[in-house]
Amino acid sequence: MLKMKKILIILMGAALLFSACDRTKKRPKDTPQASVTLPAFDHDSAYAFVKAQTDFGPRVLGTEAHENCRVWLLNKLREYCDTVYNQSFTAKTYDGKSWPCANLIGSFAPEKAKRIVLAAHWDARPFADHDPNPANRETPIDGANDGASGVGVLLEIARQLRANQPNIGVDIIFFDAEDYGPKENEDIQGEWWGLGAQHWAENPHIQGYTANYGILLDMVGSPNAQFMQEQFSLRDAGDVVRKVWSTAYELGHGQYFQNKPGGVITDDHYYVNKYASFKMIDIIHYDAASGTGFDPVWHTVNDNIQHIDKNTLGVVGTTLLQVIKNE
Ligand code: AHN
Ligand code: ZN
Repeated sequence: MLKMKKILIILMGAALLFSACDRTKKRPKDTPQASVTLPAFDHDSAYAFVKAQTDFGPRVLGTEAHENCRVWLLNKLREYCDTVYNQSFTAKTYDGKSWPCANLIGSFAPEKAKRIVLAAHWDARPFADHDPNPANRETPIDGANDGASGVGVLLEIARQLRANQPNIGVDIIFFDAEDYGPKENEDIQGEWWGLGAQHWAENPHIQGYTANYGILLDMVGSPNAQFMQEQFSLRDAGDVVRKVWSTAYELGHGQYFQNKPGGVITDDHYYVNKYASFKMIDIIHYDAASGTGFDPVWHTVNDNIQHIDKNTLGVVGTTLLQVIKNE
């Protein structure tokens, strides 16, 4: 009887080993099978949230589109989150002008000590200074990818978290006034990008606010986007970069989240890392071959809804939901 049991155990072990080997063999290098249950992320819903923002027109500081979109975003956050903040401030831009601005914050489980920040910028660039056609270079852009894509993904995450409360606290922050930096042909020194993030990092919405870490999304909607590992992110929060990239890999998204260093990008996360009490990484499309380092439509009038791919929004959203679930 004992012998039989032993043989059975050995046989079962061999079978397990065989099936394990088999699975490893069949798996192509960059596209492993999803071994975890996928949390829901509806890329059609995320896409609709991107489109709703671009439908306001360019959300440029001082415009009606900017103000209308602020109200809409605030109401969406109120619909999904436990607590919502509108942090008003005045942005002084490099051209000597001042603008009424607002960082928008939606919190889940504000009482929890363990928490993460998910962020994106909601303003749009006032001029298409990288447009190939000189006649377009003073035209405001829709910023479907540059701004609205990250916000759209985060609104869909908020909608999902409302239905399925996370174990940790989550603060969603929509930074204003990221994209009013000097034009390409202007040689102007100073910290003129990420004005909303600079304001928030130096004056968080709650005194003494902290988080375990943060994740910024910027330009997460291009077809076949490539997210290389941005270098300030690697320097300041390499462990978070590895956690997010390995989660994406496990979900089969290794073609998007490439295990390679990318650019050195002064985005909103740079100011959070400089002034706040926790570190943030940037998930940002990087294209070394494009000349600018970004997508070919970056800061052109073609950064519009036609250029947004639902699949990319889905890859990023699904990965973020899994990161939250794993905490
Ligand atoms: C520059 O590197 C000039 N800007 C990166 C931040 C940015 C602009 N993200 C979107 N637009
Ligand atoms: Zn931009």
